[in-house]
Formats: sequence, structure tokens, C-alpha cells
Amino acid sequence: MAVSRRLFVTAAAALVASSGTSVALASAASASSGEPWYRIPVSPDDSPDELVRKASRVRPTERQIAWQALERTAFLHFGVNTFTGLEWGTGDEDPDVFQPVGLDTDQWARALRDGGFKLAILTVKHHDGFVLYPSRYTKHSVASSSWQGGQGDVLRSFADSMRRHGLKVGVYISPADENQYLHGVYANGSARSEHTIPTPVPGDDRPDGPTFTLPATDYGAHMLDQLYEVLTEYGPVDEVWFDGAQGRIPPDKVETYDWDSWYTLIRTLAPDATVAVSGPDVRWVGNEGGLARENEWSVVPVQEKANGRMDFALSYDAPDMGGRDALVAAQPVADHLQWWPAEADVSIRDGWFYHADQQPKSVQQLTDIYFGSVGRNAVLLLNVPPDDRGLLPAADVTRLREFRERVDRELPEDLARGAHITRSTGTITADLGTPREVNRIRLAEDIRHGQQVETFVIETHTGGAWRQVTSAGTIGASRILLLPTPVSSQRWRLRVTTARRPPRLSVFTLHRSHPEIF
Ligand code: FUL
Repeated sequence: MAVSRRLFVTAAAALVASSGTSVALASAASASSGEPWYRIPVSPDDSPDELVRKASRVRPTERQIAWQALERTAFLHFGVNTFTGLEWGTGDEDPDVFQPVGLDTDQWARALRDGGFKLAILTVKHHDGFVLYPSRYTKHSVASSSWQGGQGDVLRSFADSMRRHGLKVGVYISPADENQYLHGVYANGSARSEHTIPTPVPGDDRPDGPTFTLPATDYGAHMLDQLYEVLTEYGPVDEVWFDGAQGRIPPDKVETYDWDSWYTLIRTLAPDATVAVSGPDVRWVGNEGGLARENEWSVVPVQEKANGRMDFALSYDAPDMGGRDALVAAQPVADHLQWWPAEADVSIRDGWFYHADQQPKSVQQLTDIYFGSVGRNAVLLLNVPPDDRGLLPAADVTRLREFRERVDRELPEDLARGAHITRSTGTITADLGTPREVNRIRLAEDIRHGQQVETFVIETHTGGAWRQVTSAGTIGASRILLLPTPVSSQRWRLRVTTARRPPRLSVFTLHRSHPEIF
């Protein structure tokens, strides 16, 4: 490999293009000029008011704003488990079990697009370590299967199909790797040392590209090599998903992951990609039911762990992640307040992988999940597992379409469109010209100005006075309120009752769902 023409990126230099940049700039900016940024340091001496003031200054990055706007994203769990019936593989599967003879990733893309999804994340590597593209760094891959004569490449097919159908591309790359554990690489106790990435292999015919010198263990370097392959050979990647589970690897066999080096590589090779959920851009909502909290904050207290890993300062399942009490409760361990928005993952079936005896969730369940995630300031990540033919099952395809149609009927035409709108700080009033029945209300803050609303009320003007119809807590990037029964009024008002600083409201739409079709 002709490294001389490559761009060399060292750990220090790469920080300039990595999450480290933001950290460095955040500290500098907030300390010197008082300007907002996506991550602001906190101290145990900060008063409760100071914590809230700091939280009000935190802002999302451009990539977080773009990610939040996706609203509906999909997971595709697919791999050797699809053929063995397991949820967590063993790492010593015969690669020849992988035989998706009817693979049609265009069918996946069409079904997801028709379901309203904007991005799909493929399990390029699950905990078993089997990878869905022909990697130079493992034999546990599609290249060792007789499927397509060892020439198959699911990742390429997936990425091409998604882009062709207008979906963004995400990759799930499991940090836990049972195959590498069995080969004595994962958790082998090797010290962190400088590695040059990509590691040359015999007959390497890759064109020149950037070369990195980064600290890593043996296994950390293996991950870097695979990340390098995925991020340089398959076109632009929009989300890299690192999960936190250990699979079947014994809990005492611990590999301390080289997060800082992995993030540096990703930021340099895929600067627009969000890194979730063991990553700095997106956090796990804390359950696998697809449900956000009633009041979901995108500014949360965090603490930095070994090798730059971003972690929760409060427990991931705390009932309040970012309200005033949470900011104070986290104070002993929090080192920063960060824009770390919630991603709510759930599977359309009971398992993450396909099992013939499971059925997709009902339209009603999916609709509840939609209101519980997108309707509560989170992005929905719905898993739809391809079957052992390599197709999304017909029942799931139908269900995805029905789900999209139902959401469309839940939130039809905005009745406030064309209404006479008046605004003052924290209040938007819509005069519809004539009384209209409403039972769904959609709200948003312009998150470029942070998340500020703590409580608000919805009121109608009835009998000469404003009367409360409903009230709630946070708004954030997306809040959808469901009224149990339709309310008819000509004048509707959103009034913010508590906020961290004057909010910028960007959406106030009124809808009457079409119950007759449900
Ligand atoms: C978990 C994994 O252990 C599951 O198999 C699945 O991939 C889920 C999305 O994340 O941590």
C-alpha cells in the first residue's frame, strides 16, 4: 500500500475534526464569551439557577438538528441469527448458514419509504461478529458463505437500495464481538498502543486514502479497520450505531473500548454521521419499547468515562433526564450538560431478528409508539427484521404502509393553516375564522435556539374568556397532544407558562383525526 500519498491523521490532529473539537470549542466558548454550545461544563458548586441557566445555553449541532428532523428511522436486524433462530449468536456459527437466496434490498427500501421512514440502519455486525460485507479483517463474513459463491455483499446492496429510494444509510457495528473473543483478540488484555489504520493486508489493492495513527488495543484496532472499510467503501454513512450490550461474552471478559479513537476516525471519514447511542450525538431513550418520557429533555447531564466515552450522569432509565430536579440530582457526578437527544428503539416483532412464529405489532400499537416517541421529542427507531429469504415479510410490509396511513389520518390537514396568527413572547394565537373541531395538536420549538419550554397550556376562547383545554410540560423538537374528545372553537392559543429563557416556537398546528376510517 502506497502510504506516502495518503493524508496522515494523528490522534491530536484528528481531534480538530472530531467530537473533541466541539468539546474544546465548547469549553472555550462558554468560558470566555458566554456563547451557547452543545456541551457546557458544570461544577458541583453551581447553584440550581446557574445549572438551569447553563442548560438554557446548550444548543444542538447541525448534524443533531438534521438527525432530529428524520422523525421515523428504521433498524434492520439481519445476520446469522436470521438463520439459526437466535437473538444473540455464538461467534462460532458456520458462515454457510447465511443463505438469503431471495435477497431484495430494494424491497426493504420501498417498504420503509412507503412507511414514512427516512433512514435505515443495518446490523453490519451484531454481537456474533459475522459481518455482512467481505471484510479483509475476519473470516466470519458473507465471503465465507457459499451464498452467491462467496461474492455476496449485503451492505453494498443495502446502501445502494436505500440511497436509490431516498433513504439515508446507517450502520450498526456491535462493539461486542464473540468471534473475535473466540480468536483471542477481544478482551485479550493488550495495552493501548499507536496503530496505523488501515492495517495493511497482503494483496491490499485499495486506492490511497487517509491513514490514521491512533491509540487502540488489538481489538480496538480491529474495530478501526472495519469502521475504515465501511466508511470508505460504501458511500456516505449518516448514522453509526454502537450498542452497549456484551452478547454472550462472559461478563468478566471486559474490553475497554477505544471510543476516542473510533470517534476520531468516524468524524474524519463521515463528518455528517451521527454517532449513536454509545456515542456523543444521540442517546438511548432507556427502554426498548419505543417510548419516550412524558417530558423528554434533549439537554441532559453527562459524565465522561474511560477513553472519552459519553455516559449518562443519571441512570439511563431515570424518570426525568433533564428537568430542574434532574440537573441538581446529577450534580455530584455530572461534568457537562450536553445536547444529547433521545432515540426510542423498538422492534415491530417481539425479537430483534426474524422468527417465523412471531407477528408484527398492530397498527394501534405502532401508532401509540409513534405518539410516545415522535410525539414526545424523540426520534423513533423501529426495527423491521428481514426473513431467511432476505425479504421483509409481507405482513410487515403491509403493516408499515398501514402505519403510515394511520399517522397521516391522525394528523391530517392543519386547520390553523391560513388562520390569522398573532404572536407575542411565549404565546401564539390562531383565529381560524370559524369554529373547527380539533383533537390533535402539534407543537415544536425551534431547537436551533435550544430547548426552553418547561410548561405550557392550550386554551380556546369560549364564552368571552380563554379557557384551558389541556396542559403539558416540555415541547422540544416535536410534541403531539391528543385530546380525548374533539373540542370546537374558532380561537386557539398556545401559552408557555414556564421557560428557561424566552422560547422560539416554530410549530403550532391543529388537526381533527379521521376516526371513521380507524
Ligand atoms: C441490544 C442488543 O443486545 C440487541 O440484540 C439489539 O441489537 C438491540 C437493538 O440492542 O443491546
